[in-house]
Amino acid sequence: NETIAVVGLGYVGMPLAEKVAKSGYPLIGIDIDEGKVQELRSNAPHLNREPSDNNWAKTPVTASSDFDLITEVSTVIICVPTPVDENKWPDLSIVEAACTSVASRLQRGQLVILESTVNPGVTESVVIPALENGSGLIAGQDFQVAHCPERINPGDTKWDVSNIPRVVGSLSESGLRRAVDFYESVIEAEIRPMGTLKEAEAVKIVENAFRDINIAFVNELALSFSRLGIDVVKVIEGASTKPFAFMPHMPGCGVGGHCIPVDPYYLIHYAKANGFDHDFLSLARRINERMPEFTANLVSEGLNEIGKAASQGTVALLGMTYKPDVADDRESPSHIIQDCLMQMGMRVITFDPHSPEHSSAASVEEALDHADVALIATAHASFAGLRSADFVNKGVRVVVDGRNCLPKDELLEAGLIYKGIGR
Ligand code: SAJ
Repeated sequence: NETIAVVGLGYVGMPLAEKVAKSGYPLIGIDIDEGKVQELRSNAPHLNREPSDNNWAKTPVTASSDFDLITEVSTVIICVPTPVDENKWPDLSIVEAACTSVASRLQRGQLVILESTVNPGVTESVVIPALENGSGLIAGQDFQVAHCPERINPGDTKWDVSNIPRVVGSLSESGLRRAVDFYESVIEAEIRPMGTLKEAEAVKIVENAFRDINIAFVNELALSFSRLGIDVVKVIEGASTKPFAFMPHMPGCGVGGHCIPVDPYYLIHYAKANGFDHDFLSLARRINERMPEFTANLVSEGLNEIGKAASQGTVALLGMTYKPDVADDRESPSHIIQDCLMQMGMRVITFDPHSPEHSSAASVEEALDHADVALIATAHASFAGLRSADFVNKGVRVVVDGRNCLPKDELLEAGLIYKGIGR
């Protein structure tokens, strides 16, 4: 008799909504974007449970932009974006708007779960006040609140919403029990109850800040080793032979996406507001944010090595999204690199097979036509497959490998100038 509402049908909410329905819960998927509503509506026929005893258990799936439907459900799960603004400050306006829309429909006995990534304290300082003020109900008594940070990894075919372990925190024991029971009925992986809401909020921030500092570590090594004539990739691969206590990360032209470059700022600002400076996290962010400019300078150096000033150079910028074979360009370093190259006076031709809207060329071949320099900014499979002939035959003289994804020795043997990130 539990009906579930999922508010926000993006890269987090949509897979969750589908998994909820496949688990047999009547589902109401809500989004302000009619396109997302239609997407769920068209997926609905496939969301029925596996046939059992030769009869399909038809699970009702409703997709709508009407928040009034929330009055009919037992649990509301909020999966909306939590970006940062241009000053890297957390932008909680979308979470707040979603909570306000839920609040005016909130019913006694309901459980509200926030999956959006937020810094510790946000559920208590933003989500609960919005829900209480808009409903006149009291959290922990009239309704329950929990936080279960999302862990979707876009493009990952191995780990998805059905098998990624989760952590859950709540305002009350009964809220925690309800949330854990719900997720255990939907997800085939460990559901770890946390002691408080803040602990659950901190888990997600910590796991992503952990990734950011590790990337910053190898990026700093790349900056250092490029002066020492040491191939940092070979060193990391060598260190990876150690079967314990080493976790390889790779240097690159920058850190993009809606998680890794964003989440640390949530903790940095929250801690600063409470009197503590995360110098280490801030330094890691500064190192990672320096990589796009470092990469643009490699392009400029390459042009100089073929006797051209930056302003005389043409660059094929290959890859505009933030991650291989993913169409998402949010916080992508490619945009910063493009700006740097244009500020240096270069002519920049862009191509990304996953992002036509950010491509000025229609193909790699077209982008490489008349280019002096080819810059790989995203290691899409189609780019990693490029070989020296692809460049030499187009008259390209310099290859800047922003993701260290090309065969350096083969390109050098073909007479190309190769510049990797730390190799
Ligand atoms: N990157 C590097 N070097 C690395 C790894 C990544 O420069 O060694 C860059 C990527 O090129 C990209 C950015 O960092 O621009 C982020 O890459 P990512 O692989 O971390 O991709 P995301 O942003 O999709 O991160 C997600 C996160 N998942 C969640 O937040 C639920 C993160 O926690 C995961 O660790 C990550 O996927 C993953 O492992 O793939």
